[in-house]
Amino acid sequence: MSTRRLFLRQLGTAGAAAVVASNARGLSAPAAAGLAGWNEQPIQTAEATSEPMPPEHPVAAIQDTETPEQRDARMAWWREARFGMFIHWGLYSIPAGTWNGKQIPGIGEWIMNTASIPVADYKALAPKFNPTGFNAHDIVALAKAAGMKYIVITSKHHDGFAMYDSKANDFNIVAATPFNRDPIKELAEECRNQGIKLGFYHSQDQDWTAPGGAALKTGDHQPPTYHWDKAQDGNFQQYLETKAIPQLKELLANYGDYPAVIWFDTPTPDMTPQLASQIVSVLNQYPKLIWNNRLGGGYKGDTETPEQFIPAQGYPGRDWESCMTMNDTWGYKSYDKNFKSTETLLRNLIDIASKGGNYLLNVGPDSHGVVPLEEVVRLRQMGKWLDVNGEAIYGTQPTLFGAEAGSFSDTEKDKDGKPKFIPAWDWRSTTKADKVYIQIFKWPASGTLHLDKMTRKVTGAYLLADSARKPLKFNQTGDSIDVQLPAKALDPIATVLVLNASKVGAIPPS
Ligand code: FHN
Repeated sequence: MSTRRLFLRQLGTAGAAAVVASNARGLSAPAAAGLAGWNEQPIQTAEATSEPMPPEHPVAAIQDTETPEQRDARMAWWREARFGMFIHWGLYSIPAGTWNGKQIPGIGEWIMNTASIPVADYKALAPKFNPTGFNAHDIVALAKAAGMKYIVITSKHHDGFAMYDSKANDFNIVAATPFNRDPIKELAEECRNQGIKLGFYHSQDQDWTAPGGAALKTGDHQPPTYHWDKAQDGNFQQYLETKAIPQLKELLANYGDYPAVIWFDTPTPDMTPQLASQIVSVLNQYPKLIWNNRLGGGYKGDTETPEQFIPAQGYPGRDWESCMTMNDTWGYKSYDKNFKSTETLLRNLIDIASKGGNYLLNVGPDSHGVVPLEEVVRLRQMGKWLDVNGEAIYGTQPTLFGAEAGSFSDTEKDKDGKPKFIPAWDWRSTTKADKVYIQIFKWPASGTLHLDKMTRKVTGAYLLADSARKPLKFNQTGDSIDVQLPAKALDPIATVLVLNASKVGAIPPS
């Protein structure tokens, strides 16, 4: 199989569609995707799962060798979690979207590439990086207050700057800045103290400051390397063996029981199955580790990673995690104030949970290490809702229904010419063995919630936000049920109706 085909397979249907579409238009993948690149295109089709992966890997990955029971045990905490914090933080928070007085379009952490900043000029940011406002305790406490169960932080993004004490390469926060602290170590300690999992995002493939590191095609950068500075030229395998892999080993070895997750990104055709297998050999030494589908070389990893979109019907049979920004950038941009409302963020979380996925929601600390206030406010508001309603999110299974999420249009097409998915926002549903939860966005004017295809026998109903748990009247006939609700919603964003309904009492569909 050609490297390119393997690359497209690695991306899965979503990423491959983005790459194919962008190449067809002569655009780079990140440019075509607007904000964040090759995996960002909404794939609102019925069959948005990955293709089967090639059977023969040079080194078998854990996903190829474990039993289904072992896999369930390995993924258990992650499936229970449903909500995590992504942190994009690095040197790019200093320019914060502006270079030489000009506002640079696109996502903040791509500024070096988008503005074609020479390696030496970019590296000169390091001595100016002194984020004394960084407080690991406060960030972990914020994630917890938001109801998040894990954090994934950029240990090294595409700019090649390591945000931890790396002996393998001295372009890092301890060796190259006056800050002289290891934020990853501090976060690991705090995550341990506060009982939350920690994962590391590691840009294994793109590295714009290490000779031989890859660069995705952007702007007028020229093939075959798409580099914009001679200092970037070199040998990819050598880069991998002298920087990316040694750093991965450090990250896996130096932080105790963390990382719980390694989050790879933007595989390029440079990452052949052979080279990727060198990384897999390292990963295989950590049998509890979870890693995503962006390693490259045809490895499917543990999780699908839709970016900036929620798949219409999830990825049945695959674990998945939608990663999203709160505004329009991952890395801090001082002037990006296009923040989503708390309502949108909560609806996203609920929508994702109802389809069996996780929500990895990003924050972008500034150059002082401080999370922007707009993000803090929204996270705290989400946490307040989860304090009351978390039972309907954590550890839940997907909806029994399905049609409530929306439908494929008979007339409208998406950009790939496929029927467009039109989401509906009346309600969503999640389930547990003995409960069905209905998260109601649009309170029924009639005061009655009607559900069809309720395939479990309901024995009681109440609202999660009602501390008295006052029983609600309902009438179930066959698989249809009407529940009498109070006149007004108890929560302006989503009021959760609980139906006591055991899996065991399933009613055959009429
Ligand atoms: O290029 C990166 C981008 O900067 C960001 O890290 C996102 C997060 O998923 N991933 C890549 C684009 O897909």
